[in-house]
Amino acid sequence: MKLQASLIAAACALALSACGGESPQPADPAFATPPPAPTTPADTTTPAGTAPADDTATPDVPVDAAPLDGTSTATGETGAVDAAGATPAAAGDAAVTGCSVAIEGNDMMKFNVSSITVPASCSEFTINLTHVGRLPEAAMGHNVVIAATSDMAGVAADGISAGASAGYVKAGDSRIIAATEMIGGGESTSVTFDVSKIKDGGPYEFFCSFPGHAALMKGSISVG
Ligand SMILES: [Cu+2]
Repeated sequence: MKLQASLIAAACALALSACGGESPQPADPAFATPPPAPTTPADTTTPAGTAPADDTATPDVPVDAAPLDGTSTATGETGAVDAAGATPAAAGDAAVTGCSVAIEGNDMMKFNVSSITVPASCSEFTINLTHVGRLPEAAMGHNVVIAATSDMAGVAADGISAGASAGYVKAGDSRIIAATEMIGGGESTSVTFDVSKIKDGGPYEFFCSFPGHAALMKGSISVG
């Protein structure tokens, strides 16, 4: 018995986040816990004994505000200089290639873009989502759901009610214009939808329906 208990403990330790993720979460999407800020230990190597007598000329400022990789939108912009003749994307705007876009979600509960502009020339549009993190779906699952901004809170709440087994998306929800499956770290998924569905009646938003994620993982999607 003791052995078994320790085995379970070990399994949980190995899949710590997975075990933690199984407990049902409070169903309020507004209650997003902020992403765990990866506090970079600034300068643990500063030896207390060595007197920086000659250091006055070169102030050794520890840069602990180093950009966290994955949270910057810079990568989303670099591809904006395109061959297709589109106008350069605004800050945070996804780099659209043809009638598709590739976006990323990470372990910091962030997408790498904050807006998607669908070319008006496209009749269908595809969103390819890659989870570039490592955490499992149960702890840090991501998807992309598109709905009118005014429907977003309701869609997210009903998704949470639908539960993990439903990928936090309510089946048959007519407010949902498109939704990918829920994925974990290292996985990819995609969804294709009719552009005509977001031409009128906006504004529209894309977001992750995992409990609590929509507060941070969202952005605008429009036809440009
Ligand atoms: Cu998510």
